[in-house]
Amino acid sequence: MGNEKQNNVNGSSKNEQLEQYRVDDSGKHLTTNQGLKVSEDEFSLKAGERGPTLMEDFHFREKMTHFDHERIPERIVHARGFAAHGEFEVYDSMKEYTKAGFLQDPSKKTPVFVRFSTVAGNRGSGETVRDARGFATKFYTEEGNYDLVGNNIPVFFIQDAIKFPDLVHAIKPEPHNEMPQAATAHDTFWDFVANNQESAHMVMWAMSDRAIPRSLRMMEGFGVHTFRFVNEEGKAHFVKFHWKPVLGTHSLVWDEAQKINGKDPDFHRRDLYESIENGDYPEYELGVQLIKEEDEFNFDFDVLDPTKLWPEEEVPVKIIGKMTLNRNVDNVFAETEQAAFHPGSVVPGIDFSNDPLLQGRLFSYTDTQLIRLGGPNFHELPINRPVCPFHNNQRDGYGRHTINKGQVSYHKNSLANNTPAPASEGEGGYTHYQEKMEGRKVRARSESFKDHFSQATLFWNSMSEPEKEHMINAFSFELGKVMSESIRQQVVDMFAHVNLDLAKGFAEAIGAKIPEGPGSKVTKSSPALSQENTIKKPHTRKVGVIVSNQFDGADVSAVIDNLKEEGLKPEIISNKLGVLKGVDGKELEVDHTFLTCDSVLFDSLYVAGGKVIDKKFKDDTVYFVKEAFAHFKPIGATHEGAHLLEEIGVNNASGVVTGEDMNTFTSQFINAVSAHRHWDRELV
Ligand code: HDD
Repeated sequence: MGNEKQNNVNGSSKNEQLEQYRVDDSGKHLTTNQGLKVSEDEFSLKAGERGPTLMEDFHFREKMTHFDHERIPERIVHARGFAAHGEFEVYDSMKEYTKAGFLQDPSKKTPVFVRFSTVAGNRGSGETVRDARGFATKFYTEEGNYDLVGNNIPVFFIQDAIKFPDLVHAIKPEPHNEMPQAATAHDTFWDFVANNQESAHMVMWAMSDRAIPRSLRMMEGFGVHTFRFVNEEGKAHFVKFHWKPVLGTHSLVWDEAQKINGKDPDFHRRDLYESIENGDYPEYELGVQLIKEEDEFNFDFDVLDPTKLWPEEEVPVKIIGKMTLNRNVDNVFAETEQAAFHPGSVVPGIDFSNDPLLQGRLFSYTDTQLIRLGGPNFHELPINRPVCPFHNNQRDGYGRHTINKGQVSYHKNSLANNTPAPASEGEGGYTHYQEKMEGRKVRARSESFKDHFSQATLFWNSMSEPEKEHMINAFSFELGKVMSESIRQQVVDMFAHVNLDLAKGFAEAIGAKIPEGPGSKVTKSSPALSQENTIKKPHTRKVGVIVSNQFDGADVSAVIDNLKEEGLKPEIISNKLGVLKGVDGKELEVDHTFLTCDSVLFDSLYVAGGKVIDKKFKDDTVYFVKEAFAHFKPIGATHEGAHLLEEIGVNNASGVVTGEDMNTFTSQFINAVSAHRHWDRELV
């Protein structure tokens, strides 16, 4: 369907292609799917007003049949997802390392589609659960679609794809009662962990703040596996891919994350959707770590082992380009739900490694689309179509759109002069990297994959004190929900190999036997792994501004305007919707009431107050402030608000800013917001 027209790929080429499929029903007459205009859509055809419905009512039958078939199976993992369109540009040509066309020319923009997801929960589950996040990117390049199907955690639970069904069965709700939804805090998950100790490293990440991101715009992405870059001369490098968010990597706190799931189960998608609608386009830089093939064995990890990362201090991340997400989808089902990703969708210049997890994934993704999208033609769905032409001898199957002309659908042939014809490498034909292989056919794991704990310890060593504390709390929470005493003890004993302080820390909380050893001798750390060292910026941070009537008009409005100018997002909270009046007649439109929002939905609070504050208003404000304070959030206050903070006794704490000079107050408050959270704060 018009794909020949699309071989001039640019940032908008996917959008132009999708335009051919968009339909706007507004202002049109209602018709059946056959195009017949319908005169009535409320009453079925009956034998008399009070009689039975007639079989001949084709309009009723068509409408009801379509409805009855509207649902498709959700993804077996990563069911809950949200996506956006955007574009990618490379900073400098990567010719030295790869011939991939979209990584050559800095003036070229490649359209992308990114779907973020949680892993364990179903399509309707909460979004701020403790879980890895999927970060799947489809690059619509002129050489075909390239899918980078990653997560926000750089390592994985298992080393071999044959264990994936076991892992997923263990994580998902338990089969006898379908509980718990979207949570790892249950017996089967931890039983799997203790009995499959290769999971140790990823479990450390999953128990860290990385598993509760503040925003999809503020988390890293990783291709996880080692891939290969191959250049024009056929020379290959091992490569790992990283997405680095321009706003830095930031997380929620666990108590807050759990509350958000009740207050706004759509928290992450709302944040992404609104940011794009507001023109605050999420940006991520693409980084690569490169290892020469001849250096394959020069590290204390096996480059093929997906439970290992390459410490950035040993193998630096080279930043090579930027992705900007700038357009929301028009229809979530048509685009987000029907998007089909596949780590095996590669372009010339990008190839695989023998990572046994990756190798298994190369089978699984097409297989799953066949059941989920109902047949082999899912590549024809608008969201999945490449923007370059595609030709082959595949025919027929459910839902075929393409009308292939001619009598020939096989190769080799003479009737059509052997077209479509394979392309030579010079003509852009994909050739697989000619890695020399030899070995025996074995079901085995390499000896070099057997160190399960060193990098788990490296991760622990790299955390700041607050991050370590959060991890001990996370283990204590998760295992506190495990019913089996034996599993609790097995996990303590397992993590005693990672770090003794950690294992002792949570053993105590869950009433397990405190381990005496063995501990770990690993002292190495990688500062890049700590979120303490991330980028800190105030941009797009949500500030809940608590205001009442008779507020100090000029001052409060000046603060709000200043915050907006600096890219923050102040939203007015009061006891009822409508317009608030300042003492000088200045007006503010209320965005939320205490009832319709909550402190957990904001990054910070600014308590401005006003002269008209009754007991209920004060109680609600105190509740908001105490909760935000307990979540280590920056809090600002002026005028009556400052007195209130004094009354609560939080006015002198870290990250709490009060002041009478509005300029000084605003700049100090913005600094406090940039810090994200104030971990050094004592709880009230
Ligand atoms: Fe997977 C979906 C990421 C291991 C089998 N996976 C899926 C998605 C992401 C990942 C982001 C959602 C894509 C979307 O938004 O549609 N998966 C990963 C990562 C892995 C990983 C980073 C380890 C490094 N996955 C993995 C293994 C297998 C699968 C080992 C099986 C052998 N994954 C699937 C799947 C899914 C999937 C069952 C479900 C829906 C889909 O593919 O399209 O085939």
